[in-house]
Amino acid sequence: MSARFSRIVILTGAGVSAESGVPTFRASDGLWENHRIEDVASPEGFARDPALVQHFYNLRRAALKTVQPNPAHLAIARLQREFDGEVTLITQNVDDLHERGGSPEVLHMHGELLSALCLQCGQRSSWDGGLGADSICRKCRHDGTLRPDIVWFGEMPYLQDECLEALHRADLFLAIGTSGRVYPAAGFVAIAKRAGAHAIEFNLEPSDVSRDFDEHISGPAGVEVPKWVDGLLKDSNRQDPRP
Ligand code: BV8
Repeated sequence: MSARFSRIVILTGAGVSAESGVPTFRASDGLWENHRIEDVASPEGFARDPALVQHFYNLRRAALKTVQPNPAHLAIARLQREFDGEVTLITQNVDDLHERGGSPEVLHMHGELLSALCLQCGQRSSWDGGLGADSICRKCRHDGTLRPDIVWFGEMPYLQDECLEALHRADLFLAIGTSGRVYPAAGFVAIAKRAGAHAIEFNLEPSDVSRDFDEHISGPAGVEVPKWVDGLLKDSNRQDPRP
């Protein structure tokens, strides 16, 4: 157990996957394939042009096969495995890099590229190919009812009870690679602070909620997160040398 902390909550955003080659939203100035993200990442956008939105997510799902976890993903997974206390990992990302980096549990509050949601029966099923009007739900056998299992703007994020339960207990909150622009995720630091947690922000630049953090560690997550995790685990082992 670290001298100071026993219940850590980590929130990651697109910046944790940037060094793996996954483009961030901010770097694209909110544009994606020349579309405003809010236009394609919304139920209205899907209703307006389902083929465009399916294509947008099919491209991103296919791109997962071309990227690998980076040292930040590996360090977070190591912390989850080796820290002698609780570690809750919440991600806004829809890629599978935390899982492939070895994280045993990941709370995907905005859904996952490798999952499809059936509008007919509500079934969420793993899906690693393309989605389209001819895709058939494995549960209800309807076609044309599958959409990306992604939380779009205006939709209720997943796993909010689990996120809030962890935030209310946290004594340490880490935000890694997130601009703090999208709620409710951007409000998590304030909840953790109200619970008495110490808050550290890992980013290349200040986020929209930097003022809520006690510490700022500037630099690429792939460099700074492994360094920080090494330090914490060494500190924990010093305090509590294993027999
Ligand atoms: C909801 C899936 C109700 C899609 C996403 C006004 C005020 C408050 C809220 C609202 C408001 N108006 C509208 C809202 C609600 C809205 C919202 O917040 N809008 C914003 C634009 C104001 N939110 C919603 O609609 C949410 N639902 O509110 O429902 C509700 C609320 C509470 C409880 C119940 C119900 C749903 C939002 C989910 C939208 N879906 N993702 C997809 O992926 O295609 S959002 C998407 O954008 C991401 O998931 C993420 O959340 C967000 C982008 O943020 P980041 O991940 O931080 O990425 P970004 O590119 O912005 O930043 C990258 C950062 O990394 C930068 O800071 C950069 O410096 C840093 N970085 C880059 N490289 C590195 C690095 N850092 C370290 N190392 C590096 N190498």
